[in-house]
Amino acid sequence: MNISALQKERAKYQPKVPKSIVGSVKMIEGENTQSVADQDEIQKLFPNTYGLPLIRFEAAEETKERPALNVGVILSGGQAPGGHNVISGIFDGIKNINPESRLFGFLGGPSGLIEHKYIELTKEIIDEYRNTGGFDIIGSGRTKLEEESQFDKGLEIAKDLALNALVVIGGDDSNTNACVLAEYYAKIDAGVQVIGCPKTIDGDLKNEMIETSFGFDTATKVYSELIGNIQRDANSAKKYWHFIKLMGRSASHIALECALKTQPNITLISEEVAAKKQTLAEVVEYMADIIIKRAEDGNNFGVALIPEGLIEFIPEMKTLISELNDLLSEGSDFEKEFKHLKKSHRLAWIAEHISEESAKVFKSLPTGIATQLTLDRDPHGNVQVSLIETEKLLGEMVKSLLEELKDKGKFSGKFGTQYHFFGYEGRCAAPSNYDADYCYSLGFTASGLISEGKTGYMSSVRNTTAPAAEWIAGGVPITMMMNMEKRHGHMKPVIQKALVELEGAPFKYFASKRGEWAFNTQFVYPGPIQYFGPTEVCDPTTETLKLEQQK
Ligand code: FBP
Repeated sequence: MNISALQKERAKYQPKVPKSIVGSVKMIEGENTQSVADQDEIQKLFPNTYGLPLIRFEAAEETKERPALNVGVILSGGQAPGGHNVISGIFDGIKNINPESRLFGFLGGPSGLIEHKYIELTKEIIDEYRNTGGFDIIGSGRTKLEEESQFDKGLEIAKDLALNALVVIGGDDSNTNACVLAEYYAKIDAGVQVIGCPKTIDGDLKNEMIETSFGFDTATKVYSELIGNIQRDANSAKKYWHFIKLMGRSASHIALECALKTQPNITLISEEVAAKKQTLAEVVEYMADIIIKRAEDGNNFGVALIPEGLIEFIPEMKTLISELNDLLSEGSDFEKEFKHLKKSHRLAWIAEHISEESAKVFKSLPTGIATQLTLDRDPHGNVQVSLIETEKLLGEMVKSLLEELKDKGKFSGKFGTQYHFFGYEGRCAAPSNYDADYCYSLGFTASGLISEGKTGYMSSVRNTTAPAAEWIAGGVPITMMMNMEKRHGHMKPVIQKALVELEGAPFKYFASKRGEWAFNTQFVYPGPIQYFGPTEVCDPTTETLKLEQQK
């Protein structure tokens, strides 16, 4: 394989890990846990995996002999920097437990388990992927693991390979399904444990025990580098407003983190828009107001960050999308009818099959955006927000408003736009030191949970704003993170998504500064991720985590 000089050097990087998981380790069980909400329902649905204690690993004096482990690993959902390091952490962890241990990777995501497609991950393969971005070592996919027939198919291969455990590396939906799988295997006494690892660049799989999902650090560093470069361009040419949509299907953590790093003129935070019940028109007015005031100072340029999920947080759009999700839910009669219609008749048909209010909103949207809203849902039933060009929708609406105001003599500036969408650019970047260390530690910790016979747990590594040696490694019962939510028109147990908290330190800090950033150009240019150099340049994690940990 041809690799760059940087890749060659980076391959030698030895991730830093908590000192509690190096060498001999003992497990400390804490208090029994409860789900975050809907305790009775969750307990009924997960009788075998509910209420388990929290787990923490500590350095032990004695070394005990531990049997070899056979482990299967699955990458699920969107790519996130550091996935390869989770896998190398599991590999090194199980070999450390017993050199006879073996690791198998299921190919192409959860479907690999059902279709029995796998490879054995040997030292040669693992060494090639250490500290690299991407999920290409075994591939990923979005197949949902949720039917008992799929679990039974998976068990066939697990038995053939004599697997002790499966590790599912995924976001909130995939870890929810991992927990359902753990419960099922526990119920039928299958002898296969299931452990989850928190992955998603979106940063919305986090709670008291899971500080952050991996990939968020690297992805936001990549986007912030690009935003910084665009800010320099904007400030040099002084002729464009750059509308930048940033990934993050639901939560605005990515937009907020990038704003904290780069100080752009406008950043929309979906959760705030929802809390203030702002309409699309009000969001547009808010943006136009800043653009007008900057123009009055002679600044006909700027940068606006727009979270990908925004559209679903604008109350009238949220109702519309939820009606569309129900109407077009996969396999429904309506969906079949819709798919048989001529493309030119589809939008009118939709307007007839939703509430009057939503039909009004739907009809007011530009055709392109309305069509994007009707495209196929992802396998979890969610509208694919990455396909909706919110940045263009807002840009066009701001332009119309400014033209109206110009006619009334209330705006005399210029408004030229450039549109960008940053998402895929950051999902497979080579992991930052933080993600390389965090991911490797998550994988290594998962192997400890497996060795202790645990199932239905997520690998947890905390205290990560401290030096890695002081990080706290352990496990959290997945049921602890669950509540009941409506999915596909039915109430389901799911891991509670962590949205941006408007009372949280990161948002409050941003809110206290955004006024200055809007009008006095105070751009910050973070530059590229540094892999070699002083700790204070290479190791720090996100502003979000730093502000959260200060509380
Ligand atoms: P996960 O939640 O699976 O980690 O994926 C996150 C994400 O990158 C979102 O930010 C984005 O909306 C979505 O994946 C895009 O999905 P796809 O890769 O299927 O286009």
